[in-house]
Formats: sequence, C-alpha cells, structure tokens
Amino acid sequence: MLSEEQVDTFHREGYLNGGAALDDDEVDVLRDELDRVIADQDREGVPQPVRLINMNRSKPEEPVWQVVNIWEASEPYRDLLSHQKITEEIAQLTRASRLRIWHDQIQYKPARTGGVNMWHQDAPLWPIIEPMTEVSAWVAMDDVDVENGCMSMVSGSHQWGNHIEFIKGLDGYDGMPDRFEDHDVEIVTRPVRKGEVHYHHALTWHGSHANKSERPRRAIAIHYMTEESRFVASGNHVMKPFVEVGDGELMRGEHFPLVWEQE
Ligand SMILES: O=C(O)CCC(=O)C(=O)O
Repeated sequence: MLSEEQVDTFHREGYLNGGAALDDDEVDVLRDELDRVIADQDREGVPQPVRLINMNRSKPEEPVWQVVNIWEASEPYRDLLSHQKITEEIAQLTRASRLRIWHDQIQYKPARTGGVNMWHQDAPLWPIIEPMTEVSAWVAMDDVDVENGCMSMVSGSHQWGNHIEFIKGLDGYDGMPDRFEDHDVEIVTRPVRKGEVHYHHALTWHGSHANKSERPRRAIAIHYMTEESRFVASGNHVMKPFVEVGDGELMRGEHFPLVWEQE
C-alpha cells in the first residue's frame, strides 16, 4: 500500500515510483515468457497477443518492440494483471472500487539500437474510452536508467488537460520547450530498477529516449480502467474490435478482465 504522502505526490506530479513489486525469479519468468511469445509469433495453435510490432515506423532500424496484450498469450503475464500490491495501489491512486484491464503493452528497446518513444499523453491516444482518468503501472524487467532509455515525465502536466496536438507538433524528442501556456515545463527522468513498479496518470506528458547502452531495456505497462470507464464508439484503437458493449456503455467483456474489487 502507498502512504498518504506518496498518493499526494502522485496527484501533484502525475507519476510515482511505487518500489519493488517482483523479485528476480519472478522477473526471470516474465523475461523467458517474452522470448517465448516472440519466438511463437504466428505459430498455429499457440495463443497470440493482440499485436507485436516495431513502433518506430520512421526509423525501423532503431526498434521499439511493442507487444499488446501479452496476457492473452501467457499465463504469468495474466497473473501479473491482478498482482496484489499493484492493483491495491492503482485503486488508491484512482480511488476506484473496481479495476479492469484496458490493455497491456510490452515496451522493449534492444541494446545499442533501441529507439525513441516520442512525447505523448496516453488518454488522447485511447479515444474509445472515457473519462481520461486511467492510471498505468509500468513494471521494469531490467534496471532501466538514463543509459538504456528510461522514461521522462513532465511534472504536473496531467493537470493541464488534453494537449496531444501540441505535443505531436514538437520538433523531435529534444524539442520540448521550457514553457507551455502559463506553465514551466520541468522534465524529470525516471529511472526504475528491475522488478519495481512506476505509476503514471493517463494525461501526464511522457516519453523515453534511445537505448545506446549494451543492455536491453524491457518493461511492461499495464493500463487500468476504473468502474467509470465507458466505450466511445466514434474513436479508433487496436482494442476496438474486442469491445462487446454499445456506445456509452460501461466497459466490460472477456478482453477487459475485472482484476480488483473493493471488499
Ligand atoms: O516505455 C516507454 O518508453 C513508454 C511507455 C509508455 O508510453 C506508457 O507506458 O504509457
């Protein structure tokens, strides 16, 4: 459980390191499962994730491998979704009484060549659900630091609203200005040690620089929804084909499992 001070810090900054969640053996299992799912890609009769792609379309030689819903292909990842510490802490941060999985995303930057994850806000890129109050748990499967492409966050930016069009217009990863509207833009690098969980709000401006190190940089982001999350049929998203409810209805269904409920 998080302390009141940690919860306050999250609400002020829009992100928080929640500390150790997995031990080395648990991380080893997840690393092996990631290798297996990649090796089994498109193998007939073997459960598959929703998507496995190199997100860096403009520079494919600097890959950022993304696997969406690896939990649908791997039991240990499925178990991770309902990890007690992580779900209880997400419930504290969202003040939810029920949590569902929106989707998960492996974020894998290989050693030496791993590319940039451009600045963005998550919620505007998820236009098929509202409200924009989701919180994500990002679990490191390597020591992730400035050398191998850790995330950076803009402090307090989750309180500024939806500015995805402005962020998309930035001139590259180094193009973040010092000021935006009447706010100072303070960029904070967020190293996360292997097995730790880091939380961020879905409106927090964030991204990550390239991995030029000799070490891989593997992590999984688990994106949680609360009992308030509703389907917005006008939007588009890779998870849209799996939605089984009508426009404006509360999200539910087997691809969006319930993973925590207040007792
Ligand atoms: O791992 C990264 O570099 C970015 C992850 C991210 O954007 C997210 O979890 O929302």
